[in-house]
Amino acid sequence: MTITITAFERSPDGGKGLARDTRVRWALEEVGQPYDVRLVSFAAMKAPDHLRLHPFGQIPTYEEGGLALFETGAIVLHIAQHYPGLLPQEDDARARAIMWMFAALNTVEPPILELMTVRIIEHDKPWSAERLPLVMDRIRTRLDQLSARLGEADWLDGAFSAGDLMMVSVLLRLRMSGLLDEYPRLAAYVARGEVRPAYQRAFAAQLAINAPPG
Ligand code: GTB
Repeated sequence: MTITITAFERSPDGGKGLARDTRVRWALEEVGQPYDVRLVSFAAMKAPDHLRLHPFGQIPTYEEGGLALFETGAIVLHIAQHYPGLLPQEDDARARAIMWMFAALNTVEPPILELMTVRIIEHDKPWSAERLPLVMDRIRTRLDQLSARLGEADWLDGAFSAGDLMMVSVLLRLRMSGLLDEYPRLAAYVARGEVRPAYQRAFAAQLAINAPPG
């Protein structure tokens, strides 16, 4: 059955791979499933055809036969549950890998999103400069804890899993901030994710669409 995802017609990040379709592409590459991409403009994202697929008017979405999904976490979990390669077979290990997916999205990513908000959306507010160090410290708290848990291991719980895919994807959003450089173990963890051939293919595919011309 053909899998079709949606992505930005042109991502605002110019091909840095930060838009969430990269996470879905990465998961599909890890499990070796081919996929089509339907590119959508910001206007098309808010139009009825797309809103039927995604009530919040965003990307990515995922269609496969009669199934239509939105929310990156749900999409990656679906891929991981239906195709081998991203979740352990053993029940408890599988539950822990899913736990790490939720930890990435619900515990680690929120303060990172706050950093994007304060730097981009609120940068001209009078209180923005005061808020920035508070947000940075909230991120550092999570990175301290995550780094302590990872320790010297390659991945969060045994073999690479959808939990690592999601955590690496979330941490990648910090690259420009310099914060990752304060955590050599986490920087190495992210680098291990990025050199995976599946990530490389996913990154190249989004870059081919989003790289600025010339
Ligand atoms: N919770 C949803 C999910 O996980 O799928 C969030 C989806 C989401 O935020 N989608 C964004 C979107 O469609 C794109 S990924 N935005 C358009 C809109 O809301 O109108 C977030 C994103 C966007 C841009 C960059 N960037 O340029 O660096 C990075 C990440």
